[in-house]
Amino acid sequence: MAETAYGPTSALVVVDVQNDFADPAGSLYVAGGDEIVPVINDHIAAATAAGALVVYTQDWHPEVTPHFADHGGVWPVHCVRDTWGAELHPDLTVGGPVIRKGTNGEDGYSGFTMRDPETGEETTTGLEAEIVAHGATEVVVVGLAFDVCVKATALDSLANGHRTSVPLEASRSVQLQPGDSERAAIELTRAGAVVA
Ligand code: VGL
Ligand code: ZN
Repeated sequence: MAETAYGPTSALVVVDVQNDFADPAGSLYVAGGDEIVPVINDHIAAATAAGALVVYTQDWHPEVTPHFADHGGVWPVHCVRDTWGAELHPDLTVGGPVIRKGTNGEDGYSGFTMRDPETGEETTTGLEAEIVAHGATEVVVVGLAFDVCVKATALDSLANGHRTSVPLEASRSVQLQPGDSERAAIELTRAGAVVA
Protein backbone atom coordinates (compact mmCIF):
# COMPACT_ATOMS: atom_id res chain seq x y z
CA MET A 1 0.00 0.00 0.00
CA ALA A 2 2.63 2.51 1.04
CA GLU A 3 4.51 1.90 -2.21
CA THR A 4 1.67 2.90 -4.51
CA ALA A 5 1.98 6.65 -5.09
CA TYR A 6 -1.11 8.48 -6.30
CA GLY A 7 -1.32 11.92 -7.87
CA PRO A 8 -3.72 13.96 -9.99
CA THR A 9 -2.65 12.08 -13.12
CA SER A 10 -3.34 8.65 -11.62
CA ALA A 11 -6.36 6.48 -12.16
CA LEU A 12 -7.25 3.71 -9.72
CA VAL A 13 -9.36 1.03 -11.40
CA VAL A 14 -11.20 -1.14 -8.87
CA VAL A 15 -12.16 -4.32 -10.70
CA ASP A 16 -15.25 -6.39 -9.86
CA VAL A 17 -15.35 -6.13 -6.04
CA GLN A 18 -18.80 -7.71 -6.11
CA ASN A 19 -20.54 -10.10 -3.74
CA ASP A 20 -20.24 -13.15 -6.00
CA PHE A 21 -16.43 -12.75 -5.98
CA ALA A 22 -15.75 -11.08 -2.64
CA ASP A 23 -18.27 -12.69 -0.26
CA PRO A 24 -17.64 -16.27 0.92
CA ALA A 25 -21.31 -16.96 0.10
CA GLY A 26 -20.84 -15.72 -3.46
CA SER A 27 -21.18 -18.14 -6.38
CA LEU A 28 -17.64 -17.57 -7.67
CA TYR A 29 -15.93 -16.64 -4.40
CA VAL A 30 -12.26 -15.81 -4.84
CA ALA A 31 -10.31 -16.97 -1.79
CA GLY A 32 -9.33 -13.93 0.27
CA GLY A 33 -11.64 -11.67 -1.72
CA ASP A 34 -13.26 -10.39 1.46
CA GLU A 35 -9.90 -9.74 3.16
CA ILE A 36 -8.77 -7.30 0.50
CA VAL A 37 -11.79 -4.98 0.71
CA PRO A 38 -10.21 -2.86 3.50
CA VAL A 39 -6.89 -2.87 1.63
CA ILE A 40 -8.66 -1.60 -1.48
CA ASN A 41 -10.45 1.02 0.60
CA ASP A 42 -7.04 2.30 1.75
CA HIS A 43 -6.01 2.65 -1.90
CA ILE A 44 -9.27 4.45 -2.67
CA ALA A 45 -8.71 6.86 0.22
CA ALA A 46 -5.12 7.58 -0.85
CA ALA A 47 -6.12 8.01 -4.50
CA THR A 48 -9.04 10.29 -3.66
CA ALA A 49 -6.87 12.44 -1.34
CA ALA A 50 -4.32 12.83 -4.16
CA GLY A 51 -6.89 13.95 -6.73
CA ALA A 52 -6.70 10.72 -8.72
CA LEU A 53 -9.62 9.27 -10.64
CA VAL A 54 -11.23 6.31 -8.89
CA VAL A 55 -13.30 4.19 -11.23
CA TYR A 56 -15.02 0.85 -10.64
CA THR A 57 -15.94 -2.06 -12.88
CA GLN A 58 -18.87 -4.38 -12.37
CA ASP A 59 -19.33 -7.74 -14.07
CA TRP A 60 -22.95 -7.51 -15.22
CA HIS A 61 -24.21 -10.61 -16.99
CA PRO A 62 -27.61 -11.57 -18.35
CA GLU A 63 -29.08 -14.77 -16.89
CA VAL A 64 -28.17 -16.71 -20.01
CA THR A 65 -24.79 -16.13 -21.63
CA PRO A 66 -22.16 -18.37 -23.26
CA HIS A 67 -19.86 -17.02 -20.50
CA PHE A 68 -21.52 -19.50 -18.09
CA ALA A 69 -20.74 -23.23 -17.98
CA ASP A 70 -24.44 -24.05 -18.46
CA HIS A 71 -24.26 -22.44 -21.89
CA GLY A 72 -20.85 -23.51 -23.15
CA GLY A 73 -18.53 -21.32 -21.06
CA VAL A 74 -16.25 -22.14 -18.14
CA TRP A 75 -17.74 -20.24 -15.19
CA PRO A 76 -20.56 -20.94 -12.75
CA VAL A 77 -23.44 -18.50 -12.94
CA HIS A 78 -22.24 -15.25 -11.32
CA CYS A 79 -22.89 -11.50 -11.29
CA VAL A 80 -26.27 -11.75 -12.95
CA ARG A 81 -27.40 -8.14 -13.37
CA ASP A 82 -29.69 -6.75 -10.68
CA THR A 83 -29.00 -9.60 -8.25
CA TRP A 84 -27.24 -9.57 -4.86
CA GLY A 85 -24.22 -11.33 -6.36
CA ALA A 86 -23.70 -8.53 -8.88
CA GLU A 87 -23.81 -5.75 -6.26
CA LEU A 88 -20.57 -4.11 -5.23
CA HIS A 89 -19.43 -5.42 -1.84
CA PRO A 90 -21.25 -3.43 0.86
CA ASP A 91 -17.99 -2.48 2.65
CA LEU A 92 -16.37 -1.07 -0.50
CA THR A 93 -16.02 2.72 -0.55
CA VAL A 94 -17.69 3.84 -3.76
CA GLY A 95 -16.69 7.30 -4.92
CA GLY A 96 -16.50 7.38 -8.68
CA PRO A 97 -18.03 6.13 -11.90
CA VAL A 98 -19.00 2.47 -12.25
CA ILE A 99 -18.42 0.80 -15.61
CA ARG A 100 -20.52 -2.27 -16.33
CA LYS A 101 -19.24 -5.01 -18.63
CA GLY A 102 -20.66 -8.18 -20.05
CA THR A 103 -24.05 -6.50 -20.30
CA ASN A 104 -24.96 -7.98 -23.67
CA GLY A 105 -23.64 -11.47 -23.04
CA GLU A 106 -20.02 -10.69 -23.92
CA ASP A 107 -17.23 -12.25 -21.85
CA GLY A 108 -16.23 -8.83 -20.57
CA TYR A 109 -13.02 -9.83 -18.81
CA SER A 110 -11.32 -6.48 -19.37
CA GLY A 111 -12.80 -3.30 -17.97
CA PHE A 112 -11.88 -1.60 -21.27
CA THR A 113 -13.27 -3.92 -23.90
CA MET A 114 -15.97 -6.52 -24.25
CA ARG A 115 -15.50 -9.47 -26.56
CA ASP A 116 -18.54 -11.21 -27.94
CA PRO A 117 -18.05 -14.92 -27.13
CA GLU A 118 -19.70 -15.99 -30.38
CA THR A 119 -18.38 -13.52 -32.93
CA GLY A 120 -15.15 -12.44 -31.17
CA GLU A 121 -16.11 -8.84 -31.93
CA GLU A 122 -14.68 -6.27 -29.49
CA THR A 123 -16.50 -3.20 -28.25
CA THR A 124 -15.26 -0.59 -25.81
CA THR A 125 -16.72 0.32 -22.43
CA GLY A 126 -16.50 3.89 -21.13
CA LEU A 127 -13.37 3.23 -19.07
CA GLU A 128 -10.76 4.66 -21.43
CA ALA A 129 -12.91 7.76 -21.93
CA GLU A 130 -13.02 8.31 -18.14
CA ILE A 131 -9.24 8.00 -17.92
CA VAL A 132 -8.67 10.37 -20.84
CA ALA A 133 -11.21 12.89 -19.48
CA HIS A 134 -9.37 12.94 -16.15
CA GLY A 135 -6.02 13.40 -17.90
CA ALA A 136 -4.66 10.30 -16.21
CA THR A 137 -1.49 8.70 -17.53
CA GLU A 138 -0.76 6.16 -14.79
CA VAL A 139 -3.23 3.39 -14.05
CA VAL A 140 -3.32 1.24 -10.91
CA VAL A 141 -5.48 -1.88 -11.15
CA VAL A 142 -6.79 -3.63 -8.01
CA GLY A 143 -9.59 -6.07 -7.24
CA LEU A 144 -10.82 -9.44 -8.47
CA ALA A 145 -9.75 -11.65 -9.89
CA PHE A 146 -6.04 -11.08 -10.40
CA ASP A 147 -5.63 -13.88 -12.96
CA VAL A 148 -8.78 -13.03 -14.94
CA CYS A 149 -10.32 -9.57 -15.02
CA VAL A 150 -7.53 -7.65 -13.27
CA LYS A 151 -5.04 -9.18 -15.72
CA ALA A 152 -7.19 -8.43 -18.77
CA THR A 153 -7.83 -4.87 -17.60
CA ALA A 154 -4.14 -4.20 -16.90
CA LEU A 155 -3.10 -5.64 -20.30
CA ASP A 156 -5.56 -3.33 -22.08
CA SER A 157 -4.35 -0.39 -20.00
CA LEU A 158 -0.80 -1.08 -21.18
CA ALA A 159 -1.99 -1.49 -24.77
CA ASN A 160 -3.66 1.92 -24.47
CA GLY A 161 -0.29 3.40 -23.53
CA HIS A 162 -0.74 3.91 -19.79
CA ARG A 163 1.92 3.20 -17.22
CA THR A 164 0.25 0.39 -15.34
CA SER A 165 0.79 -1.22 -11.96
CA VAL A 166 -0.95 -4.03 -10.12
CA PRO A 167 -0.31 -4.03 -6.35
CA LEU A 168 -0.61 -7.68 -5.36
CA GLU A 169 -1.81 -7.00 -1.82
CA ALA A 170 -5.00 -5.50 -3.25
CA SER A 171 -5.87 -8.42 -5.55
CA ARG A 172 -6.56 -12.18 -5.33
CA SER A 173 -6.66 -14.97 -7.92
CA VAL A 174 -9.50 -17.34 -8.78
CA GLN A 175 -7.09 -20.02 -10.18
CA LEU A 176 -9.39 -21.94 -12.50
CA GLN A 177 -6.20 -23.92 -13.21
CA PRO A 178 -3.35 -24.28 -10.69
CA GLY A 179 -0.57 -21.85 -11.56
CA ASP A 180 -2.86 -19.28 -13.18
CA SER A 181 -1.77 -16.66 -10.67
CA GLU A 182 1.95 -17.10 -11.37
CA ARG A 183 1.34 -17.18 -15.13
CA ALA A 184 -0.69 -13.97 -14.91
CA ALA A 185 2.07 -12.21 -12.98
CA ILE A 186 4.63 -13.26 -15.60
CA GLU A 187 2.42 -12.22 -18.50
CA LEU A 188 1.76 -8.83 -16.94
CA THR A 189 5.42 -8.22 -16.13
CA ARG A 190 6.47 -9.17 -19.68
CA ALA A 191 3.86 -6.77 -21.07
CA GLY A 192 5.42 -3.97 -19.02
CA ALA A 193 3.29 -3.76 -15.88
CA VAL A 194 4.72 -3.20 -12.44
CA VAL A 195 3.46 -6.18 -10.43
CA ALA A 196 4.51 -5.97 -6.79
C1 VGL B 1 -14.21 -12.69 -13.59
C2 VGL B 1 -14.47 -14.90 -14.13
C3 VGL B 1 -15.61 -14.61 -14.81
C4 VGL B 1 -13.42 -11.65 -12.89
C5 VGL B 1 -15.37 -12.39 -14.28
O1 VGL B 1 -13.98 -10.63 -12.50
O2 VGL B 1 -12.21 -11.87 -12.69
N1 VGL B 1 -13.78 -13.95 -13.52
N2 VGL B 1 -16.05 -13.35 -14.88
ZN1 ZN C 1 -18.04 -12.89 -15.51
